[in-house]
Amino acid sequence: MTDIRNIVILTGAGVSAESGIDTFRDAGGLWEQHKVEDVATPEGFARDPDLVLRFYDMRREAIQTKQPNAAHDALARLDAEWDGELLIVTQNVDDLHERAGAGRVVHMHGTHLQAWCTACDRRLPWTGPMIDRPACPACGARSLRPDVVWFGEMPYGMGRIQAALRQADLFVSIGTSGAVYPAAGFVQDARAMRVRTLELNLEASMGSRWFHESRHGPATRIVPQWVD
Ligand code: BV8
Repeated sequence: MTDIRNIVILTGAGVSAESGIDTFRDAGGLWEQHKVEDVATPEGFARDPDLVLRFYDMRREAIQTKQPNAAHDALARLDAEWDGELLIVTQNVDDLHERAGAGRVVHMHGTHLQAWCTACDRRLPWTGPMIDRPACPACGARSLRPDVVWFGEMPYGMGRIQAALRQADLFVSIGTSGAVYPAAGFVQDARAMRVRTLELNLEASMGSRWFHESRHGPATRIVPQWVD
Protein backbone atom coordinates (compact mmCIF):
# COMPACT_ATOMS: atom_id res chain seq x y z
CA MET A 1 0.00 0.00 0.00
CA THR A 2 2.82 2.42 -0.98
CA ASP A 3 0.82 5.39 -2.31
CA ILE A 4 -1.84 5.11 0.40
CA ARG A 5 -1.76 7.58 3.29
CA ASN A 6 -5.33 7.92 4.54
CA ILE A 7 -7.71 4.96 4.94
CA VAL A 8 -11.41 4.75 5.79
CA ILE A 9 -12.67 1.28 6.74
CA LEU A 10 -16.42 0.56 6.96
CA THR A 11 -17.39 -2.57 8.87
CA GLY A 12 -20.73 -4.33 9.23
CA ALA A 13 -22.16 -7.35 10.99
CA GLY A 14 -20.03 -9.73 8.87
CA VAL A 15 -16.84 -8.69 10.67
CA SER A 16 -18.35 -9.98 13.95
CA ALA A 17 -20.08 -13.06 12.49
CA GLU A 18 -17.20 -15.43 13.31
CA SER A 19 -17.25 -14.15 16.88
CA GLY A 20 -20.71 -15.67 17.10
CA ILE A 21 -22.74 -12.45 16.81
CA ASP A 22 -25.79 -12.77 14.54
CA THR A 23 -25.71 -10.83 11.27
CA PHE A 24 -28.90 -9.13 10.18
CA ARG A 25 -29.68 -10.51 6.78
CA ASP A 26 -27.95 -13.85 6.46
CA ALA A 27 -30.01 -17.01 6.98
CA GLY A 28 -31.27 -16.97 10.55
CA GLY A 29 -30.16 -13.35 10.84
CA LEU A 30 -31.58 -11.05 13.48
CA TRP A 31 -34.16 -9.37 11.29
CA GLU A 32 -35.68 -12.69 10.23
CA GLN A 33 -36.61 -13.30 13.83
CA HIS A 34 -38.10 -9.84 14.13
CA LYS A 35 -39.62 -7.44 11.61
CA VAL A 36 -37.29 -4.48 11.27
CA GLU A 37 -40.10 -1.98 11.68
CA ASP A 38 -41.04 -3.66 14.97
CA VAL A 39 -37.71 -3.45 16.71
CA ALA A 40 -35.39 -0.91 15.09
CA THR A 41 -37.57 2.20 14.63
CA PRO A 42 -38.80 4.93 17.03
CA GLU A 43 -42.36 4.03 15.95
CA GLY A 44 -41.79 0.39 16.91
CA PHE A 45 -40.43 1.49 20.29
CA ALA A 46 -43.45 3.73 20.89
CA ARG A 47 -45.82 0.92 19.82
CA ASP A 48 -44.27 -1.89 21.89
CA PRO A 49 -41.40 -0.73 24.13
CA ASP A 50 -41.19 -4.10 25.92
CA LEU A 51 -40.55 -5.96 22.63
CA VAL A 52 -37.80 -3.52 21.67
CA LEU A 53 -36.19 -3.45 25.12
CA ARG A 54 -36.21 -7.27 25.27
CA PHE A 55 -34.68 -7.45 21.74
CA TYR A 56 -31.83 -5.18 22.77
CA ASP A 57 -31.44 -6.73 26.24
CA MET A 58 -30.99 -10.12 24.53
CA ARG A 59 -28.39 -8.75 22.11
CA ARG A 60 -26.55 -6.70 24.78
CA GLU A 61 -26.26 -9.79 26.98
CA ALA A 62 -25.13 -12.01 24.06
CA ILE A 63 -22.50 -9.52 22.84
CA GLN A 64 -20.87 -9.43 26.29
CA THR A 65 -20.13 -13.16 26.05
CA LYS A 66 -18.32 -12.86 22.68
CA GLN A 67 -14.67 -12.24 21.87
CA PRO A 68 -12.95 -10.33 19.05
CA ASN A 69 -11.84 -12.51 16.13
CA ALA A 70 -8.79 -12.47 13.84
CA ALA A 71 -10.39 -9.80 11.64
CA HIS A 72 -10.85 -7.41 14.60
CA ASP A 73 -7.29 -8.21 15.72
CA ALA A 74 -5.83 -7.47 12.28
CA LEU A 75 -7.69 -4.15 12.04
CA ALA A 76 -6.49 -3.20 15.54
CA ARG A 77 -2.89 -3.99 14.49
CA LEU A 78 -3.31 -1.81 11.41
CA ASP A 79 -4.76 0.99 13.52
CA ALA A 80 -1.82 0.80 15.95
CA GLU A 81 0.85 0.66 13.22
CA TRP A 82 -0.56 2.96 10.54
CA ASP A 83 1.08 6.41 10.71
CA GLY A 84 -1.32 8.01 8.24
CA GLU A 85 -4.96 8.85 8.86
CA LEU A 86 -7.15 5.82 9.57
CA LEU A 87 -10.79 5.64 10.64
CA ILE A 88 -12.82 2.50 11.34
CA VAL A 89 -16.48 3.41 10.75
CA THR A 90 -18.55 0.59 12.14
CA GLN A 91 -22.27 -0.05 11.70
CA ASN A 92 -22.00 -2.56 14.55
CA VAL A 93 -23.15 -1.83 18.06
CA ASP A 94 -20.77 -4.39 19.56
CA ASP A 95 -17.45 -3.24 21.07
CA LEU A 96 -15.24 -5.94 19.54
CA HIS A 97 -13.11 -3.44 17.56
CA GLU A 98 -12.26 -1.64 20.81
CA ARG A 99 -11.73 -4.87 22.75
CA ALA A 100 -9.28 -5.97 20.05
CA GLY A 101 -7.39 -2.71 20.72
CA ALA A 102 -8.58 -0.41 17.92
CA GLY A 103 -8.71 3.25 18.96
CA ARG A 104 -9.84 5.20 15.89
CA VAL A 105 -13.43 3.87 15.77
CA VAL A 106 -16.76 5.60 15.08
CA HIS A 107 -20.01 3.77 15.88
CA MET A 108 -22.31 5.36 13.31
CA HIS A 109 -25.27 3.22 14.44
CA GLY A 110 -24.57 3.66 18.15
CA THR A 111 -23.36 1.17 20.74
CA HIS A 112 -24.94 -1.49 22.94
CA LEU A 113 -22.72 -0.31 25.82
CA GLN A 114 -24.56 2.99 26.32
CA ALA A 115 -28.06 4.00 27.37
CA TRP A 116 -29.77 7.18 26.21
CA CYS A 117 -31.97 8.87 28.76
CA THR A 118 -34.74 10.58 26.81
CA ALA A 119 -35.62 12.68 29.88
CA CYS A 120 -32.24 14.36 30.46
CA ASP A 121 -30.80 13.50 27.02
CA ARG A 122 -27.56 12.12 28.50
CA ARG A 123 -25.70 9.07 27.11
CA LEU A 124 -24.49 6.83 29.92
CA PRO A 125 -22.38 3.66 30.12
CA TRP A 126 -24.78 0.73 30.40
CA THR A 127 -24.40 -3.07 30.46
CA GLY A 128 -27.55 -4.34 32.20
CA PRO A 129 -31.12 -4.99 31.02
CA MET A 130 -33.62 -2.17 30.44
CA ILE A 131 -36.84 -4.21 30.43
CA ASP A 132 -37.53 -3.32 34.10
CA ARG A 133 -37.26 0.41 33.33
CA PRO A 134 -34.26 1.16 35.57
CA ALA A 135 -33.82 4.74 36.77
CA CYS A 136 -31.42 7.01 34.88
CA PRO A 137 -28.25 7.25 37.03
CA ALA A 138 -28.10 10.97 36.20
CA CYS A 139 -31.66 12.24 36.61
CA GLY A 140 -33.59 9.34 38.11
CA ALA A 141 -36.23 9.25 35.37
CA ARG A 142 -37.29 5.82 34.08
CA SER A 143 -36.73 6.89 30.45
CA LEU A 144 -33.76 4.88 29.20
CA ARG A 145 -33.55 3.53 25.65
CA PRO A 146 -30.67 1.78 23.85
CA ASP A 147 -28.19 4.31 22.44
CA VAL A 148 -28.49 2.83 18.95
CA VAL A 149 -29.54 4.56 15.73
CA TRP A 150 -32.90 3.27 14.50
CA PHE A 151 -34.26 3.56 10.98
CA GLY A 152 -35.30 7.15 10.35
CA GLU A 153 -32.81 8.46 12.92
CA MET A 154 -29.65 10.39 12.03
CA PRO A 155 -26.49 8.25 12.27
CA TYR A 156 -23.74 9.43 14.58
CA GLY A 157 -20.48 10.97 13.37
CA MET A 158 -21.54 11.85 9.84
CA GLY A 159 -19.46 15.05 9.75
CA ARG A 160 -16.34 13.19 10.87
CA ILE A 161 -17.01 10.36 8.43
CA GLN A 162 -17.55 12.63 5.43
CA ALA A 163 -14.37 14.59 6.31
CA ALA A 164 -12.38 11.35 6.51
CA LEU A 165 -13.79 10.18 3.15
CA ARG A 166 -12.76 13.49 1.55
CA GLN A 167 -9.15 12.92 2.69
CA ALA A 168 -9.07 9.20 1.96
CA ASP A 169 -6.81 7.46 -0.55
CA LEU A 170 -8.45 4.09 0.14
CA PHE A 171 -11.98 3.04 1.22
CA VAL A 172 -12.35 -0.55 2.43
CA SER A 173 -15.78 -2.11 3.15
CA ILE A 174 -15.74 -5.23 5.33
CA GLY A 175 -18.63 -7.58 6.14
CA THR A 176 -21.59 -5.48 5.10
CA SER A 177 -24.47 -6.24 2.75
CA GLY A 178 -24.73 -2.69 1.46
CA ALA A 179 -28.43 -2.69 2.38
CA VAL A 180 -28.54 0.25 4.79
CA TYR A 181 -27.96 3.92 3.99
CA PRO A 182 -26.16 6.25 4.30
CA ALA A 183 -23.40 3.67 5.03
CA ALA A 184 -24.15 1.80 1.80
CA GLY A 185 -23.60 5.03 -0.13
CA PHE A 186 -20.07 5.70 1.17
CA VAL A 187 -18.49 3.67 -1.65
CA GLN A 188 -20.26 5.85 -4.22
CA ASP A 189 -19.10 8.99 -2.38
CA ALA A 190 -15.57 7.57 -2.46
CA ARG A 191 -15.76 6.77 -6.17
CA ALA A 192 -17.03 10.28 -6.90
CA MET A 193 -13.92 11.62 -5.12
CA ARG A 194 -11.61 9.26 -7.05
CA VAL A 195 -10.79 7.23 -3.93
CA ARG A 196 -9.62 3.65 -4.44
CA THR A 197 -12.28 1.17 -3.17
CA LEU A 198 -11.92 -2.42 -1.93
CA GLU A 199 -14.63 -4.80 -0.67
CA LEU A 200 -13.81 -7.67 1.71
CA ASN A 201 -16.94 -9.75 2.21
CA LEU A 202 -18.10 -13.36 2.41
CA GLU A 203 -19.80 -12.96 -0.96
CA ALA A 204 -20.89 -10.27 -3.42
CA SER A 205 -22.91 -7.56 -1.69
CA MET A 206 -25.58 -5.18 -2.99
CA GLY A 207 -22.86 -2.63 -3.64
CA SER A 208 -20.17 -4.85 -5.16
CA ARG A 209 -20.41 -3.21 -8.56
CA TRP A 210 -19.14 0.07 -7.07
CA PHE A 211 -15.82 -1.39 -5.87
CA HIS A 212 -12.58 -1.37 -7.89
CA GLU A 213 -11.74 -4.70 -6.28
CA SER A 214 -13.75 -7.31 -4.31
CA ARG A 215 -12.28 -10.21 -2.37
CA HIS A 216 -14.66 -12.86 -1.08
CA GLY A 217 -14.20 -15.20 1.88
CA PRO A 218 -14.54 -15.25 5.66
CA ALA A 219 -13.30 -12.08 7.35
CA THR A 220 -10.98 -13.98 9.68
CA ARG A 221 -9.05 -15.13 6.59
CA ILE A 222 -9.28 -12.28 4.06
CA VAL A 223 -8.89 -9.34 6.47
CA PRO A 224 -5.56 -10.48 7.97
CA GLN A 225 -4.39 -11.35 4.44
CA TRP A 226 -5.16 -7.78 3.34
CA VAL A 227 -3.69 -6.15 6.47
CA ASP A 228 -0.53 -8.23 6.59
C1 BV8 B 1 -31.05 7.90 8.03
C2 BV8 B 1 -29.58 -0.33 14.62
C3 BV8 B 1 -31.67 10.12 7.68
C4 BV8 B 1 -28.66 -0.79 15.68
C5 BV8 B 1 -29.46 -0.24 12.23
C6 BV8 B 1 -31.06 6.69 1.32
C7 BV8 B 1 -30.29 7.63 2.01
C8 BV8 B 1 -30.42 7.78 3.40
C9 BV8 B 1 -31.33 6.98 4.10
C10 BV8 B 1 -32.11 6.06 3.41
C11 BV8 B 1 -31.97 5.91 2.04
N1 BV8 B 1 -32.83 4.95 1.65
C12 BV8 B 1 -33.49 4.47 2.74
C13 BV8 B 1 -33.07 5.13 3.82
C14 BV8 B 1 -33.57 4.92 5.18
C15 BV8 B 1 -32.82 3.85 5.94
C16 BV8 B 1 -32.35 2.70 5.11
O1 BV8 B 1 -31.19 2.64 4.72
N2 BV8 B 1 -33.25 1.77 4.85
C17 BV8 B 1 -32.86 0.58 4.10
C18 BV8 B 1 -33.54 -0.64 4.71
C19 BV8 B 1 -33.23 0.81 2.66
N3 BV8 B 1 -31.68 4.43 6.62
C20 BV8 B 1 -31.90 5.04 7.80
O2 BV8 B 1 -32.98 5.18 8.30
C21 BV8 B 1 -30.66 5.59 8.50
N4 BV8 B 1 -30.94 6.93 8.92
O3 BV8 B 1 -30.88 7.75 6.88
O4 BV8 B 1 -31.39 9.07 8.60
C22 BV8 B 1 -32.00 11.30 8.46
C23 BV8 B 1 -31.71 12.53 7.91
C24 BV8 B 1 -32.02 13.65 8.62
C25 BV8 B 1 -32.60 13.53 9.89
C26 BV8 B 1 -32.88 12.30 10.43
C27 BV8 B 1 -32.60 11.16 9.70
C28 BV8 B 1 -30.35 4.82 9.79
C29 BV8 B 1 -29.92 3.44 9.47
C30 BV8 B 1 -29.48 2.71 10.76
C31 BV8 B 1 -30.49 1.66 11.10
N5 BV8 B 1 -30.04 0.91 12.26
N6 BV8 B 1 -29.13 -0.87 13.34
C32 BV8 B 1 -28.73 -2.27 15.78
O5 BV8 B 1 -29.82 -2.77 16.10
O6 BV8 B 1 -27.71 -2.91 15.55
S1 BV8 B 1 -29.13 -0.95 10.74
C33 BV8 B 1 -28.48 -2.51 10.88
O7 BV8 B 1 -28.13 -2.88 9.55
C34 BV8 B 1 -27.19 -2.64 11.66
O8 BV8 B 1 -26.63 -1.43 12.09
C35 BV8 B 1 -26.27 -3.31 10.64
O9 BV8 B 1 -24.97 -3.12 10.90
C36 BV8 B 1 -26.74 -2.62 9.44
C37 BV8 B 1 -26.26 -3.03 8.10
O10 BV8 B 1 -26.31 -4.41 8.02
P1 BV8 B 1 -24.91 -5.18 7.85
O11 BV8 B 1 -23.99 -4.73 8.92
O12 BV8 B 1 -24.46 -5.02 6.45
O13 BV8 B 1 -25.35 -6.64 8.16
P2 BV8 B 1 -26.08 -7.65 7.16
O14 BV8 B 1 -26.56 -8.82 7.95
O15 BV8 B 1 -27.03 -6.87 6.31
O16 BV8 B 1 -24.92 -8.15 6.18
C38 BV8 B 1 -23.85 -8.93 6.71
C39 BV8 B 1 -22.84 -9.05 5.59
O17 BV8 B 1 -21.71 -9.75 6.11
C40 BV8 B 1 -23.36 -9.85 4.41
O18 BV8 B 1 -22.97 -9.18 3.21
C41 BV8 B 1 -22.63 -11.19 4.53
O19 BV8 B 1 -22.32 -11.74 3.26
C42 BV8 B 1 -21.35 -10.79 5.23
N7 BV8 B 1 -20.78 -11.85 6.06
C43 BV8 B 1 -21.44 -12.79 6.81
N8 BV8 B 1 -20.54 -13.57 7.43
C44 BV8 B 1 -19.31 -13.12 7.08
C45 BV8 B 1 -19.46 -12.03 6.23
N9 BV8 B 1 -18.41 -11.37 5.69
C46 BV8 B 1 -17.17 -11.80 6.03
N10 BV8 B 1 -16.95 -12.85 6.85
C47 BV8 B 1 -17.98 -13.53 7.39
N11 BV8 B 1 -17.75 -14.57 8.21
